[in-house]
Amino acid sequence: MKKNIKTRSGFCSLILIGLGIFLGSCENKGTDQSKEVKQPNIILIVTDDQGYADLSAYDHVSKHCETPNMDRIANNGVLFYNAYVTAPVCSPSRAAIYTGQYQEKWDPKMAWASGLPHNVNTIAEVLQNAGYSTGKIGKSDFGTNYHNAQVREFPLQHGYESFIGFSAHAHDYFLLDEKIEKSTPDPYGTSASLGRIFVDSTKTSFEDTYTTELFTDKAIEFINKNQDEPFFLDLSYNAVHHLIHEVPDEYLEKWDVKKVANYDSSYGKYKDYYWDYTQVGKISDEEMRKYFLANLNCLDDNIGRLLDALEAAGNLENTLILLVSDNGGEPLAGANNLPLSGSKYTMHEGGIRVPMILSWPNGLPKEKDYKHRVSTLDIFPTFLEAAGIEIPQNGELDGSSLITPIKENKASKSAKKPLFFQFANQWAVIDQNYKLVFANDYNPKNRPITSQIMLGSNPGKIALYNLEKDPGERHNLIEQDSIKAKEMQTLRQSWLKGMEANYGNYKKN
Ligand SMILES: [Ca+2]
Repeated sequence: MKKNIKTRSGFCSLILIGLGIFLGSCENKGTDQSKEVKQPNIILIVTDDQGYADLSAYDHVSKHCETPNMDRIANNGVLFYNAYVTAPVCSPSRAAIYTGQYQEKWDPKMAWASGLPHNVNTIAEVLQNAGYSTGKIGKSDFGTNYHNAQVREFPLQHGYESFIGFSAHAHDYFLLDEKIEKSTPDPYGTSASLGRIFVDSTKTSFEDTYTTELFTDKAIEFINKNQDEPFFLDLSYNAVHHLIHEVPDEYLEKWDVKKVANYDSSYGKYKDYYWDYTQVGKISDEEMRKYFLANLNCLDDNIGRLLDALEAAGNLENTLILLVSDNGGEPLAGANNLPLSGSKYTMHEGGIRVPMILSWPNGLPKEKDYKHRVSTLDIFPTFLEAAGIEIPQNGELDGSSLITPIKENKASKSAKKPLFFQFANQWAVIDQNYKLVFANDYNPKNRPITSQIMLGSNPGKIALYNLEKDPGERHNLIEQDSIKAKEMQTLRQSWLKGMEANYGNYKKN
């Protein structure tokens, strides 16, 4: 942790062992057992495209970045230095977060749009079955079947009792009303959208609002409404994704950048507006960084409001909060992954190693730096253990709980096994300190080089790195350690066969 605070030695351990609730088999709300033991509330905060260096609790924090409220979570719990997502873009990464399984099991293309099969449990379903009140706020993006409330990918169809948000890969931060939706030739753009968002299954207008603030208001309402029973709140902000320049005026003033007019139909197609402001061009590199910091500042202030509301309700101590970015930062949007190389869309460390923090004062130590490798596949079993739900041992889940490893400062079961990645033609295997990788820089010919990025050193080549000594992936060891590289290739082939063996098992829409 950046601030040199001594780790407290003692902490409360929660008596939550052996509730014996089985996955999918417990339909009761408020069992006798739940009266005896207070299950923790669980809040999962997913941020969008936040870079590895865009969290000020880290000692490698990027210049000018201050996230004091996210740091409150870290100081109240655990800061992860080696947290990986399973893919360098939103939708496949999220599929793994919510199912605890490699999304490649049901996605033969292993690329942009994993979808969500009917016969794979989500964390919301399992917690709901165990008596939790469940709510989803913000972005729902499984890469398929957008804007449709009847499909498996829609939150009400996979374990959430309430939903306020959008089902698409991106949404305008300001424009959430029917009028703009009707006056736009392409309200769904290139799956980025504007106009009404869903309140449960009903498309609803909101005016004079901003998604980060609206989603936080709704999250606070949810917390206050569910004071008396354990809840699972999934708060998936669209910040800090493109369109990064869309920030409330007070933050623009603070960061000394000018207001860009909101989209209106005189601009033409929304997808053109979206694309124009997604690339450095209309906005300079230096200004884009300021917009990013303003956008992140607003997100952080809103997370502060959420923490204050939890504290005021007396719920902070018994709430597990996990915040994670769904993929690495996008330097074209002003994010910063340094000292890692690469970015979102790439299999370099900057695409897949992300900020992650976790607090649970009643169950975990505070002010803890955890440097063993973790994966977002571990989130599902960690939530189960915290909630006293038995973790299935049938091999279905691909991660393992982090509760005991954090307390004992040891590697988890899953960190002892290799971790695999496949995204289109890019892939990686991480085994102990080694990473074998085939990565490309995203669209390198057209991509402006921004000051926030360090490009990969061996794009388009298979490379072997020692991540402990060389997290920036500059020194390719494949010639000098070809035996290790071959071993890792064999591991990868075996994993790919294992994924392919599953393809017939999943029921899609
Ligand atoms: Ca993302």
